[in-house]
Amino acid sequence: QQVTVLPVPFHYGASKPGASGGPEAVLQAGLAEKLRHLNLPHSLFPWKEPAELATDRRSLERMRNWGRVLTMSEAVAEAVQSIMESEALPLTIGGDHSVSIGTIAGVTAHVQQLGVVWIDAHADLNTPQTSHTGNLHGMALAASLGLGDTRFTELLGRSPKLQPKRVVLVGVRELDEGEKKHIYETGVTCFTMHDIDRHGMGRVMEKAIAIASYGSEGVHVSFDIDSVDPGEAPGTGTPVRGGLNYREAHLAMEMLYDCGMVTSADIVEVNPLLDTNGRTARLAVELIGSLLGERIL
Ligand code: DIR
Ligand code: MN
Ligand code: MN
Ligand code: MN
Repeated sequence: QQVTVLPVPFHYGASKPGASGGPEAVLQAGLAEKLRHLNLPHSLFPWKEPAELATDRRSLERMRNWGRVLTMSEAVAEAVQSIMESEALPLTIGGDHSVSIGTIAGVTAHVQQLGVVWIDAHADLNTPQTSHTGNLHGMALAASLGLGDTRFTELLGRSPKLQPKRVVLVGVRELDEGEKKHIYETGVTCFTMHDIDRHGMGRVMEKAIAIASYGSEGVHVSFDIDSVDPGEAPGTGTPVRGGLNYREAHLAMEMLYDCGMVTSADIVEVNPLLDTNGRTARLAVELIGSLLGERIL
């Protein structure tokens, strides 16, 4: 399986700067060496910073930096679409989680019935109406489900990109009221930290994979590094205590590899400005290894 790494140095979907340094930090932490070690043919997609924005794309309070996010999303969608065309696996390195609006648009241009496993402390199910922050990284999954501003839901045309019955959240522990409503109304599956504590990560991931892959043509993995406990992954913009431990995170990735359905993946929200000695970036590289087939024995 050919892997094409798409670096997206972007932070305008979040409150804090720094996530734009994510791709550089993850590459520095040894991503290429990891792919070589796994004998995976790989290449780096040349990310071109999109040209300057039209002045009529001024920030809106309920959708901060929407013009910049939209321009980035269009470029990411096109890049991912062309990587899919080449029959490689697009591995997108964020950047904040708003990059996934584009990756899912690009993947679903090829894979109509796409399952998604969204591993995150948050649900990213806000719309401009429900968001308290106006940050688009908190609206990425909603947009892919057809909720929110049409400029984002209709990226590359068809909306919604995803069907709720194929979408599973894992690791959730912080939800806004509007997001809870969107979980109930859409019927997406949400495995919170409570479920992981109670049933164990193995059982939760078995169920998550069964749901995301049932009748699907492929599974997209969107991994927000803030799903991992801040003790293990301090370098991220919106840490929430009580997260996945080191082995739970790896087990999730190992089981996703084993299911044999993964078409594409995003690793997002690594923020080197908040990191301690590159710990979080190294964790991201290790987790990518597990997702792409690395094994202890
Ligand atoms: C919050 C935080 N729910 C928001 N979301 C984050 O801004 O919508 N997602 N940090 O990863
Ligand atoms: Mn997220
Ligand atoms: Mn998050
Ligand atoms: Mn909030």
